[in-house]
Amino acid sequence: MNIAQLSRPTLTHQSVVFRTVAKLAAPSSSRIRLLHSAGSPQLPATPQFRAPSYTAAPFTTYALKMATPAKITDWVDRSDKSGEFKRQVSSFRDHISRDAGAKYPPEKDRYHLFVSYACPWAHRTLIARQLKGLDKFITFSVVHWHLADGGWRFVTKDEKEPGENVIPDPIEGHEAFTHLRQVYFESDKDFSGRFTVPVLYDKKTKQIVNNESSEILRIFGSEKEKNTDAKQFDDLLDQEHRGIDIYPEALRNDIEDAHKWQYDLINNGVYKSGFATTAEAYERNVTALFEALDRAEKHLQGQKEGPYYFGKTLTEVDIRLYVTIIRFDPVYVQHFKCNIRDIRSGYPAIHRWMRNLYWKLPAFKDTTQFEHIKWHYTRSHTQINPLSITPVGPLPNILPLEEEVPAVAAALK
Ligand SMILES: N[C@@H](CCC(=O)N[C@@H](CS)C(=O)NCC(=O)O)C(=O)O
Repeated sequence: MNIAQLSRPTLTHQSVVFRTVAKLAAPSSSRIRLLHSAGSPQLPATPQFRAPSYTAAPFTTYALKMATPAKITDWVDRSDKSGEFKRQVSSFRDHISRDAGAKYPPEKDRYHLFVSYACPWAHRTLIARQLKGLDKFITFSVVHWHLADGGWRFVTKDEKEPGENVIPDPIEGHEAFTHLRQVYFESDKDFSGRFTVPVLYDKKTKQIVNNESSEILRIFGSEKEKNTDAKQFDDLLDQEHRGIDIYPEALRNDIEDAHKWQYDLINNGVYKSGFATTAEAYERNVTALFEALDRAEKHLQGQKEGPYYFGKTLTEVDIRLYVTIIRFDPVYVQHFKCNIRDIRSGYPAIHRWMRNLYWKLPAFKDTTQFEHIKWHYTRSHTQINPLSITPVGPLPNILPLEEEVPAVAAALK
């Protein structure tokens, strides 16, 4: 890949915008570092709170010519009077298949996942990968938590960020890659969408296989091959992991029903609330979000057979709902103004269900990285939080399984 291939048609005045943004960002980040190194008394001495390292991305002007909007934070089209956030449709939709002649057959050490720990959609795929035991042969790497103009970037080899596998692009031939968008252009030199995570990537053909999390979840989790009972990776998995089916036949209708309203009202509902640029759009979406949470709470209160959304059986619904709920109190309540209630004091059944997944199943806890989550939202979305000050609370990010906030504990007595 050469520089010419990286260049995109300039649609707007992006380089100008970026230079302004870069100037503004630098002093604020150095102020942050200063504050922490001086041991500011405003910061609680708690192991849960860490100062982020914050380095400006090594941009050159050509790298800024891209087909995304003038500002990375323009998720709502400025000319759209409705103020509604509309999510783009994912572009790469291939599958890994055991069908004869398939372009992407299941193979050990062939596929790689590019993710962000901050992103709930990417988080889905990390959980499924670990749950299914695919961690033994699908590699992954994590981008820097800060999303700036130019899109997701890789850490440099000298940067040290918290969390496993937060590394420069590890793919052979990608040594010069600084940003995820270079992976997109490698697959499609004319790509004109947003450079989103997750990305399921084929190291052999150097192509993106799929960048739609719901489909990657299916590929990893359980999608059946045509005309056979086997699932994509079955041959490669040990007995224990082969038996895990997060999309079981008997529950498919219930799973699809839950996905329909939960995707729109909860998973995407927090974004539609937080990114809204009119009060009307915000109020409409936040009200619908909390009605949907009430519905999930009622459903979970009725589950007596087991700790999962559908009782005894862990399914895709647990994964897809968890990634939003685990971010709810630490970020969405204040940052996206989703504050009619919080989870820990307003939704006892959802709270218990979430904590059970986190504390009992390593695939959930190991893949939940609160520092990336909090820093990403509060420091990347400068249209919402222009000073990029990250709220300290709530502390802790998640309560132990048997502990409640004082008011709830008192009410339960
Ligand atoms: N439909 C995609 C959505 C993924 C998505 O929106 N990811 C966000 C992070 S949470 C992203 O990478 N955004 C970068 C950008 O929009 O520039 C999926 O579910 O896989």
